Amino acid sequence: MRFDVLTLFPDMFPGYIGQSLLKLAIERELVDVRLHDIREWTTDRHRSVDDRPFGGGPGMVLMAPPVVECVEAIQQSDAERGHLVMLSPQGRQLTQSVAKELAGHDRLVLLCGRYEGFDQRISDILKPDEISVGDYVLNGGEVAAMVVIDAVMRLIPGVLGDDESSQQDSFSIDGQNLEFPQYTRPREYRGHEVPDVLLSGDHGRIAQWRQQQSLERTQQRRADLLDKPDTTSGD
Ligand code: JAH
Repeated sequence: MRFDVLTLFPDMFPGYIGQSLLKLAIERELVDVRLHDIREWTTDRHRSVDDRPFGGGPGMVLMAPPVVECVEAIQQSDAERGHLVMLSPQGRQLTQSVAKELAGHDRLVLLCGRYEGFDQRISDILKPDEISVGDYVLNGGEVAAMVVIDAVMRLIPGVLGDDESSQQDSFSIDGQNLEFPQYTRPREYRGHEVPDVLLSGDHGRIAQWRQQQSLERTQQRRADLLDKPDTTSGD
């Protein structure tokens, strides 16, 4: 799967991309991430990408021409034009089910904005799939684009080893429950002990305990998840 990232700050990405799992997926040619600097599509002497809002108000707005021309050039650079995603607080919220949907595309073109936002005509012309990673304001779409890449690439067949398969855990936000508590060595730490059941070797009792913990946690912390339809069957 290929990700093309359109940004004014391509230097924000190499640190993230160099991270082990993604780096390995790139080496295995399961994932390809290409960075494109929107500023390279400016045509004026000052290489401007933003200007003050018509009608007044604080801050600057990302101009339509360089963005639209950059997106069109990148989409036309390959027979597979890709699915255009714009990172925006106005988008539909990223969930595991949206991540699965996005993972169904061979190519994603991720458009990252800056400043107070995008000129409305960028959306009007390009009709991107607007995605929000949550109800908070970021300084730009870059960190949100990394979140999308992170969530989507784990769903690409072969990216995770058999051990860490994303389908494996039956209790996760993927379904309707939060994950059960996990423990590893040491068995006792500062007076806190690992629950006896986990040391019992009784796999039936362990499974039952985990299921009950998972449900209890969900009721206490995320009761909203219990009303939602199960998405584990994959949609
Ligand atoms: C901020 C353009 N859903 C999180 C999110 C995504 C994008 C932006 N903010 C928050 C953003 C400034 C300019 C996009």
